[in-house]
Amino acid sequence: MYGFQALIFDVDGTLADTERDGHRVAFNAAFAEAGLDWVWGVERYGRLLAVTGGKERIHRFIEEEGIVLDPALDPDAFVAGLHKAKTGHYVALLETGAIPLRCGVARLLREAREAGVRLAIATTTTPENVSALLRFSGEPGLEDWFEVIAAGDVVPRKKPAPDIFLLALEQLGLEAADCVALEDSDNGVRSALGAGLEALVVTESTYTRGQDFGSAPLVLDCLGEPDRPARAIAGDLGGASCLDLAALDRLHRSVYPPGGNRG
Ligand code: XBP
Ligand code: MG
Repeated sequence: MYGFQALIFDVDGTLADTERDGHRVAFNAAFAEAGLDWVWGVERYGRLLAVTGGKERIHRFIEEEGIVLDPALDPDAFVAGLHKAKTGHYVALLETGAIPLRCGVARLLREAREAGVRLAIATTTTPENVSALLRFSGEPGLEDWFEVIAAGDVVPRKKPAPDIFLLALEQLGLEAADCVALEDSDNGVRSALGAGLEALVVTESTYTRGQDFGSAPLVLDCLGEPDRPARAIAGDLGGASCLDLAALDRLHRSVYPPGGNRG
C-alpha cells in the first residue's frame, strides 16, 4: 500500500527532546557524584553535542579544558566509569516520566504499527537509555513495537558516519529505498544520507534548530497532531496538518518516483 516498508527513527531529539533536561542533567549528576567540579551549562552542552556519544563527549571536554587526570588512572576506564554512572542517572530520570515523547511521535508509531509498517531505531545513545525511554513513555509495550534497535557502541563509528543506519538496514533486511528515516540533527542527517536514506524527515529539536540539514527533503518543527499542526521549515506537507503515513508516502514517492530507478 505504501511505497516504503519501514520507518527508522533516531532517538535523542527525535523520539523525545532528551538532551538539555535529560542527558545534560545526568552527566552533571555523575560528575558531582564523582567529586568533580565539572558543570555542563545549557550553552556549553550545546557546543559539546557536536561530538556524538557520551563517552566521546566527556573525552572532548577533558581535552578542551586541558584537564590533567591522575596519571595512575587509565583515561578510557575513568571516562567509561563516569559514563556508566551517567547512564544510571539518566535511566532514573526517565523512570520518573520526566521526558515525554515528542508531539506526534506516539500517533505516528501507532499508525505505522496498525498498518504493518515495520519499525526500527538507529541511534548513538546507549541501549539502556532507549529501552528506558520506551518503557516509561506512557505507551504500553512500545519497546516491543520496534523490530530492530541499533544503538550505541555496536558499530565502529558513531554518527555522522553511516554505520548505525547501515546496521539497522542490514538487520531489517531492506534496501535504503524501502525505508524512511526520521532524524533531528545535522550529524544524524549526514549519517542517514551516508547510508543512502534519501527519504528523510527532520524534526528540529531544542539544540538542532537552524542547523544545516543538507538535502533532507522535509524539515518540520515537530511531527504535529491534528490539533497542533506541524510547521514545514523546508519542503512541504502537501496540505496535511501533521506527518502521517500518507504524508510520508508522498515524500517517499517524490524521492523515489514509482517506476524510477531506486538507486
Ligand atoms: C545523540 C547522542 C547521544 C546522547 C548521549 O544520539 O549523541 O550520545 O547525547 O547518549 P542520537 P550516551 O540522536 O543518535 O540518539 O551518553 O548514552 O552516549
Ligand atoms: Mg538525535
